[in-house]
Amino acid sequence: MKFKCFDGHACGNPVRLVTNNHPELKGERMSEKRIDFVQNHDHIRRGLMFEPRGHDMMSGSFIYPSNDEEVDFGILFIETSGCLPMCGHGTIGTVTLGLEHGIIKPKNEGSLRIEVPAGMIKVNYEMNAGKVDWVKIENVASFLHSEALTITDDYLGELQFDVSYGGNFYAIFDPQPNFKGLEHFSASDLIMHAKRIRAQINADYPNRFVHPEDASIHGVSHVLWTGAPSEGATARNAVFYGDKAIDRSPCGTGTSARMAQWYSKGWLKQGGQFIHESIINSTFEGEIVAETKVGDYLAIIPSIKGWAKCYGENTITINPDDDPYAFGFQVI
Ligand code: PYC
Repeated sequence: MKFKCFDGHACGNPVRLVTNNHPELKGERMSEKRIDFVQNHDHIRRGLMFEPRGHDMMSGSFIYPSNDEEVDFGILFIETSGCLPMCGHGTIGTVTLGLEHGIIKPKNEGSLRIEVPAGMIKVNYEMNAGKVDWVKIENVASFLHSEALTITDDYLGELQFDVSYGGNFYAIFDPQPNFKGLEHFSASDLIMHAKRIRAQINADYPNRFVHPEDASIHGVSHVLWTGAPSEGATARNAVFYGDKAIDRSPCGTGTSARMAQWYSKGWLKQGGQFIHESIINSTFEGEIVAETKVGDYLAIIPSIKGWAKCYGENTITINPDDDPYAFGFQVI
């Protein structure tokens, strides 16, 4: 099979928009299509995301038509870590690459309604001379799930963390005696600690982190390390996901989860600006658009604004008859 892709990045993190060979997926909703893809077509994700055609951070998407008149299209996210319910940098990248190459034809210029597996999102964008300058997402409802949980890690010792949802469940580690802030660690140390700690959180708190309206979204998948921001930013973070990845962008769903955490603690108000800085110092502009509820949880509708660049067109061949590594591998 030959996959025609546009390759780019959103504030530093890769995005590969795949424009053909979409597998036909069962289900009406993107949440059902995601489950069918994971169960029956996951080799396509592995081939396009893993080495040698991808790498540890690779992240991509397929666009699916929607049956809903009000909705422009659906996105299926494919990543090294699986198929995320929602991906902020992936949405900014998909919208930018799709609009610039005529793959996305908006019903209303300047705005889009998109279905993602985690729910419905609204997008606004500005386009000049064929280039998208920025994309702003009104994300799915985000909420602080659990506060001041603890684990005892063999290496770092006792650690306190909150768990917050922004389209994925995040364990958020703020500076504390046994974690002084992300700037005191190398990226490879953050990866090594996060991988061990995420496994321990999910073992110590089994079945605790479940979305009240969609039980297919469960478990801590991402670890959000925080640290001192540079001048002009409200906060800084480094998000660990998959097996070896640190998000190079400020992470859209992580920013949403962190804004929900701050709102719940009274540190950020509705309408308040939240400039979130990444490990490479790129930023997303966040804002709390509205207050809402998810089950019994106080929740917010966050917005995240960022930009993406397309750097290439790529035709990727996956032929298992010719290449023993057609469906990829990981070196962990
Ligand atoms: O931007 O939401 C995001 C994201 C999740 C994992 C990597 N990026």
